[in-house]
Formats: sequence, structure tokens, C-alpha cells
Amino acid sequence: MILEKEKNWWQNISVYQIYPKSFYDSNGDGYGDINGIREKLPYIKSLGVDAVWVCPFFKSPQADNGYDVADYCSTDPIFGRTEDVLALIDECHNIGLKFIMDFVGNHTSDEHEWFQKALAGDEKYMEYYYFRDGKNGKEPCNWASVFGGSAWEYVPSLDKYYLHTFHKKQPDLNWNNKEVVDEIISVMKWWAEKGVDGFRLDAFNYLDKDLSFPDVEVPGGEKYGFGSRHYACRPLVNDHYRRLNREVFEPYNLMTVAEVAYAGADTVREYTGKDRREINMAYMFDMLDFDQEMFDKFSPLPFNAKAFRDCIFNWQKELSDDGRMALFISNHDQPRSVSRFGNDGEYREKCAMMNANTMYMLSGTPYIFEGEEIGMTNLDYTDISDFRDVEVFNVYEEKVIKKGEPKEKWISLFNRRSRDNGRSPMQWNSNENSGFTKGEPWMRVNGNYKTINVENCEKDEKSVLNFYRKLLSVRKSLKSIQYGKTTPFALENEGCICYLREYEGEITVSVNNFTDKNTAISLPKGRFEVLLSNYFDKTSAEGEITLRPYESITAVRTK
Ligand code: TEU
Repeated sequence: MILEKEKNWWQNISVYQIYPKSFYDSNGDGYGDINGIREKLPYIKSLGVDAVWVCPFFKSPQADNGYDVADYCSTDPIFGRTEDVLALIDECHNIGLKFIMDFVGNHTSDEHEWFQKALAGDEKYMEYYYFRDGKNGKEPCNWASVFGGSAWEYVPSLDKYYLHTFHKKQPDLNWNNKEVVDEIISVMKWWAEKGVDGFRLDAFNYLDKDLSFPDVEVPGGEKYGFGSRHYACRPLVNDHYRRLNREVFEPYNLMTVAEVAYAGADTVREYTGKDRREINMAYMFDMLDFDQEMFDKFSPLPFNAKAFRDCIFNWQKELSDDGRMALFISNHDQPRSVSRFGNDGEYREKCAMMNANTMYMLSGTPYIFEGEEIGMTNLDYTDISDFRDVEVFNVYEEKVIKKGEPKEKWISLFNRRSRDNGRSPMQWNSNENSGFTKGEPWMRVNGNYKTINVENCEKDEKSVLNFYRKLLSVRKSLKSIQYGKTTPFALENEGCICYLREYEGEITVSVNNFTDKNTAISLPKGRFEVLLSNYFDKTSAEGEITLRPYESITAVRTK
């Protein structure tokens, strides 16, 4: 029986996201692992977060770093054993952390037993995936995979194609087949019984496909087009959420957060609305997509604080009455936020703190990604052999090898925009390989690790790390931040992001200058006590104040 007070335990939490391969290697094989996470739990706890979200650690050929699952109920040997996972879950609970598991349900690996049986022509298992005949000797339709190239792969022995929204080693599961949903439910229950406290649902808004598989328009010269409107946020997704909620999420009192690319506000309110009983919160991407040409991460636009702010404030407004969103500035698919939304040179530390103060004082649930709390930056790689991500390799093949575009241009774009920026090893100290491993790291450590690392941050009261700790404790102490309404102000300053949070008379402001110039802004009426400041000198503020370059404060009204 779940006690009333235990329900909605997830409402005011903050989460720390771990990419296990890059977090901490406990056995010297060059890969981060489950026991490595366990060793670092005291560090994670010291941040003041309430839960960890651990990216996939299941048996996998690692074509997409574990997002290609070959067996949902066993652990890949590079990460350890399932006993280690269970010990990690226990240890999390012992020190008061919840454990959120990454659940990859849109696809399996092509090495999963189900797909292997399908390839062998077993009709039952062919129905677990989308196998279709070709059209005029070509793919069933012209959809592109998220990682580039066609979304269909031909299987000569069956003379059929199968759909893969992502990598060709990630065939999409057919959620129109009830047996597939039953299988997923039993796997989810298996983990719930083992003690996981919640699921991060990977690409779950892609579960319903337009089964007529229509061709889409393609930009001039390209062979494949972006079919997302035929597979993202379609109606059956709600039905799936409701069934999973009824049979797994509610009975086990689990927290759920689903990735929902391309979702509009109505859809997010549907998924996460209080009375809908679907999922608890949505993890949308708009706030990270505003600095690129439509759908093309490798066509970056210069950072524009106003565009960032408009997007943030729009979502705060849309979800002010109902629905809940994840708040994040980085993850394992994204460039490092300090390099992206600020200045990672002279002002690196100030900007890392400012980004956090901008995002995590909003309404929603903070998700802090490993390394962000010490201000880790984008990569400094010089050769394609340094990279590890399949998306990078596909794009490199297409642009440099096939089209002959300059290699230097693409390496520099990868250092700015690729997913690998979020995946280089965690920088623990200034020892060899940043203290991440005693062996050969699976991916090269960023060359700046001697300066940017946890150990250095621990020694400095004014470090990014200590700012994060303070921020999380301030967030917890203020009802206005947890429950309040968000109202923007000082909108005339287009380089600033300033807002007020208000709840039962408590008023808090978050004020952030995203420019390298002094900027005057007017605070709302009253006198404010400064609780957080990335210049560490202001104690109170009132009326018109001048913000220094990248200055950022959170302050609560005292009268
Ligand atoms: O990502 C799904 C997704 O739609 C994107 O974040 C995508 O990875 C990105 O746009 C490509 O540039 C999830 C995981 O977070 C990601 O790591 C996996 O590769 C993907 O699903 C497939 O499982």
C-alpha cells in the first residue's frame, strides 16, 4: 500500500544524469562502469540532488553506446554484472537517492533475440518489428534515419526492408502488436520489482508510426527526408502511456520522464497533465534547438539570448496551469552548455553558474548532466579518429568522404555541435586521464582537464561545483521556486534573462546578464536579499542595478 505522502515523491526533486561509460572506471578497462558509479555516490549525494538517472547499461553491441539493447534484463560486461546494478540501487536507497533507469522501448538492437528470430524468418517475431516489401526496387518510403541515410535496411534473405528510425542496428519495435507491449510491460515490471524508482523513456513519443509509410518531401538534391510528423507524437502514444501507467507506473509508484522531441504544448499537457495518468514529465528539446537552422544541428546559429529566453518563457507560460517539464542545459546528446550559451574562455566559470541559475530556478524538474557542475567544455579534438559517435561517422562519410567538403570544417563543427561533446570522460582530477581510468580511456579526455576538474573545484569555495551545491539547496528552501508562477521582467534588455517566481507572497528573482557588457536592469518593487551570486559580492539589491558581464543572481524579496 502506497502511503499518501509517498505519492508524487518526484515533484520537487532534482536529478543527476550519468553516462556510465564516461563517468568513472573502477576496474581499469577504460570504460566507466556500475561499480564506478557506486564509488562516486557520496560525491553525487554531496551535490544535493535527489535521484540519479543512469543511461543504458544493458547487454548491447554498443553501436549507439547502449541505446541498442540486446537484452533488457542483463547487464553489459563492460559495465559489470546485474548483481552490481542491484547493489548500486540498494546503495542509492541507503544514502537517500532514487534510481531512475533509462528505458529504450522504441527499438532494440539487431542482436536482440527477437530480431534474430525475425531475421531467421520466424513470422511471430517479424511482427515484432516493421518489415515491409520494397517499392520499385527501392525502400518502402523515403524517410531518413535520425542519424542520416535511409530509415530502412534491406534484408536479402527475406527480400524485405525493416524500419530503423535511428541506426540500422536499432530496428524499431512494432508497438501496434499487442504482444510487443506485453513483453515491454513484463520487462518494466521485472526492473520495478528489483527496486528501480522510475524510468526515463527513450524516444517514447515515436512509438506510433503512420503505417501507410508515405513518402515525404525532400529538400533539393537529398535522397531521404525527415519523416518525423509520421512517427512523432501520434495518437496511440497516449494509449501506450495510459496502459503502462495503469499496469506499471502507478502500481509501483514510479516516476516517469519521457523524451518528447517535436511536441507542441497541447501534446505535452496531454502527456503530463495532472489528471491524465500518462507520464509525470516531458523532456522537450526546443530550448536546445533554438541555436540551429531548423532540424539541422550542424548548421549552428550564433547564440541569441532573446531567442533562448522567448523559448523558455513560452514553455513556462504554456505549462503554468498544468503539465510538467524537465529543465536541462546539457545531456549526452548535446554540446556542453558553457561552450554553447556563454563564453568558455575568460568567463567560463561565471557563465557555467549563470546558465544554471537561468535554467534551474524555473518551474519544472532540474536534470544536471555529469560534468556540467564543474563547467566542462566542448571538445578539442583534431582528428576524426578521436570521435566515437555513430552520428559523427555518418555525417563525416556523407560530407567529407562522399561530397569532398573540407575535413577541418567538419572536425570543427563536430567539436562545436556533436553528441560526443557530452560524452568525453568526467574530469575528476589532474592525474593522468583526469583520474577517470587507470587504463586506456575509450574516448580521449579533454585536454583542459588539469584546470577543469572536480578536485580543483572542491578546493575553491567559489567554484562552479560549490555554486551548484548552493543553488540546489536554495531551490529546495524556496516555495516560490518549487511551486511559483513565472513572470518575465526587464524584457527591454534583450541580452538578459530575468524572471520572477511568486508563491503565496514569497517573491524570488533570477537575473542573468548573457552579455559581456555592464547592463542596467530594474528589479521589481521591494528590497531583495541576494541568495546566490556568481560574483560572490552582492548581499542585497533594490531598484535599478548594474549587472557586470555574465553576472547572475537569485534574490528573495525581504520587504
Ligand atoms: O535520443 C533521441 C533523439 O531524438 C535525439 O536526442 C537524437 O539522439 C539526436 O537528435 C540525434 O542528433 C535518444 C537518446 O538520448 C540517444 O542517445 C539515442 O541515440 C537515441 O535516443 C536512440 O536510442
